[in-house]
Amino acid sequence: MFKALTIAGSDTISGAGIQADLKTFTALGVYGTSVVTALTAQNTRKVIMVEEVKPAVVKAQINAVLDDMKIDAVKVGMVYSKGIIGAVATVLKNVRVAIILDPIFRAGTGAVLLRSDAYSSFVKKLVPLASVITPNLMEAERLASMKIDNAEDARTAAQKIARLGAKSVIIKGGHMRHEFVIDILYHNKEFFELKGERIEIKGLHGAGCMFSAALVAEMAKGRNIIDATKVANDFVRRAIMNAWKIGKGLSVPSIEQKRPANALLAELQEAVDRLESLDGLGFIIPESQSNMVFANTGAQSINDVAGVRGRIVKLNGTAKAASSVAFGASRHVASALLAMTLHDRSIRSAMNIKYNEKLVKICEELGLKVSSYDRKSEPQEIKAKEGSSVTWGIKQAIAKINATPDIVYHQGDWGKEPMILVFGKQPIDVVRKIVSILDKYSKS
Ligand code: PXL
Repeated sequence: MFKALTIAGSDTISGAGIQADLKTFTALGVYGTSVVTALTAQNTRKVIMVEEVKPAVVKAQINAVLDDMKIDAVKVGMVYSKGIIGAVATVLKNVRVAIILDPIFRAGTGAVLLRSDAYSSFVKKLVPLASVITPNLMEAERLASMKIDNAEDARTAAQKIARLGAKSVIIKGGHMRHEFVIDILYHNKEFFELKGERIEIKGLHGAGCMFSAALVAEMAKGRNIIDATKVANDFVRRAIMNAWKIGKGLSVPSIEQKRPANALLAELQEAVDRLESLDGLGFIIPESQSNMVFANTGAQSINDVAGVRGRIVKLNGTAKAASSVAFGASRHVASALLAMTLHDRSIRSAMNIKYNEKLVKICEELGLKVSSYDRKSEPQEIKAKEGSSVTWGIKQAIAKINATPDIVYHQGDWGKEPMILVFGKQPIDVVRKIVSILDKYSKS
């Protein structure tokens, strides 16, 4: 596994700094080590306090990592003071891997993250060590001592910054007033332009850190700077599209892209746990057993629907999940749900229980919207197609009442067990319906 090191400040809300870097490394499959240069107390609205770490402690942290393992690329973010810059430069002078320097001068909320008396040290000692420096527009203006109004200016600025000693320069165009975001890469005396569609998100905190961290991760893997820049750009674009307003102020780019699937499984598991605790549930589990399913947003196939592996089985009066929850674990109930979801996108969970007249009557008495279909009237060509019966049936049941039903039942056919399907928006919504049905059933 490739390893990266970030030398940066801690951000309490984890949108930027050390925390964003580590998340980015992990998301891109690189092991992240970290050296803290400063502690910030901040939230999405303001930086409340900054406390620098003693330069000797910064140095000891870097050496602790480098003495022990081979690091494939290094990022330097917030360095804050002259003392810290000196400590970082002393150690990194002898490091032979790519060093990505992300100049951090001010927070998005305006707070100073590089003391003004440290600026000249930053330029003299750190910029010449950089394989790549990644300023945004304002940082580039300060480093190049010029105003940047267009791509042409950015090119001139990149050359000026390269003259300060950085090997390659990437000026991020996110703050330029264009329909397109143009990042300028100056490398080996050549210019490369990366054009991306602008995503309008006002007030973002941490996108710059994430970009440089992604660049470090990709360069740690051995990608050249041009390819690494493209990957890093794509990565941050997606994170910006998923930006999250986690607090009252700025939003943070979100790389928790797997969260929905994981959260969905956790939510389903919680509902299944509730089912297992229900006395008497075993009495309404059909012979062919039950399943509870949960469809991901925009589900297209049964692989986008999570269910219980091995189904939910009868165990005396109760019901037990045979195994854990997973995507693609159900066919029949998942197909029924897909048909319903395609009709009404808000319906994303379902469970089947056994059929009898009493149960149907209870559903009606509870005020649930009940519909049904007749498997005996299923057209021959649908019967012949494996797995299409239930899809056909759900469509029939919806058409019959011209609405989204809570309950759909059928009374079986030769060799086919009759069944009741309970639908809901979320697994817990289905559980609630099952609980009311069971409650009435056990009293009857
Ligand atoms: O986004 C720049 C940045 C970097 N590092 C730390 C920060 C910030 C912005 O607030 O707090 C620690």
